[in-house]
Amino acid sequence: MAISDFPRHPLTFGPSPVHPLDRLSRRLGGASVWAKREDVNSGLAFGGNKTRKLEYLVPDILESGADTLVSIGGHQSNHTRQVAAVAAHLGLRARLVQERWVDWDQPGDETAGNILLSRMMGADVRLDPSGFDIGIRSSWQEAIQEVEAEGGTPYPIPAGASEHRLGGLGFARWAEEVAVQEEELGVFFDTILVCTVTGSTHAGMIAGFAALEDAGGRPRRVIGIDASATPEKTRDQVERIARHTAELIGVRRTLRDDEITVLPGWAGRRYGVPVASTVEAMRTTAELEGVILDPVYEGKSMAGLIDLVADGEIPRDSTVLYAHLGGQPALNAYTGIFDDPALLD
Ligand code: 1AC
Repeated sequence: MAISDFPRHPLTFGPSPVHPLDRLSRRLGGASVWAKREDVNSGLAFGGNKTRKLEYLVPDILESGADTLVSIGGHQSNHTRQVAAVAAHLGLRARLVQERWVDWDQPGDETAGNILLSRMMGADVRLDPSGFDIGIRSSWQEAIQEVEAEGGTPYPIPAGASEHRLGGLGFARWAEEVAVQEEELGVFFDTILVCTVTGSTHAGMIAGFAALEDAGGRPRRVIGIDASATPEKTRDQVERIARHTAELIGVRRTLRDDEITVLPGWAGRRYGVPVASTVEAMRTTAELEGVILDPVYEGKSMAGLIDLVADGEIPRDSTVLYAHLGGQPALNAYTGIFDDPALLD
């Protein structure tokens, strides 16, 4: 099967915009850096990378006859906000388990940003004291059972839609979209850089670019910057989902190890807590480009990009595509980070 054989329910505006970050590229003194903007990909609650993944889950949701989407994330999960939006859009209910993934007692963590938007959209938000882990969570399994016990028909969506069998397809298609945009723009991105935590955004890209390479496309590097602070777990999950997605879309060979790159070094000690390089990368990108990043995902991956260019790991003649995944609503729970260094790890 190819990606086009899978049913897709459009939730996005169309191809997400790709544009150069000229002032940032000049500041870095090498590498031409562009961005592809999942933060403006949809009219549903500010969109984001999960909206693109959910396009492939919706046909299955509708066919299942479910009336309640049941999902999970941290208090400031972007994923659960996008699940709430899709539920509202489809006229379904959403039950969201919001665990205490981040040790972050700052104003707004439980009330502003993503969680506020989910509540506004009518989701049944349940806070849970459990800490961070990208695996399958018992709190989520219990929520599924509770919905059933209440007479509902749940449709389970794991964290980030990552461990869902269709969770990698959205970003496999993203790779195809990039290839079309390259033709239109007359550019070739030899390096793709993306933040990775639960893994299916990154894994889908790996599978999608592998399919393009097998069809005669030029090879390129897909670099995942870890923001989980548990990089071994993230790498295992990326590898598993990438292999599964590659098989789904008809890649006949085994993915090579060098196709699966998860780089540690910019997450700090804890998921969701910014470090000095995160805030510096956010400030630089905002000041030079007017592009807003968040402190949980994009600030960390941009810090990685800046360092990799500076130390020559990304060569100066490279053309880099930075995947902006759209985590900005969480900023509302992190307002102190620009003034108070004590908040940083
Ligand atoms: C961790 C999946 C994740 C989110 O937004 O909840 N990116």
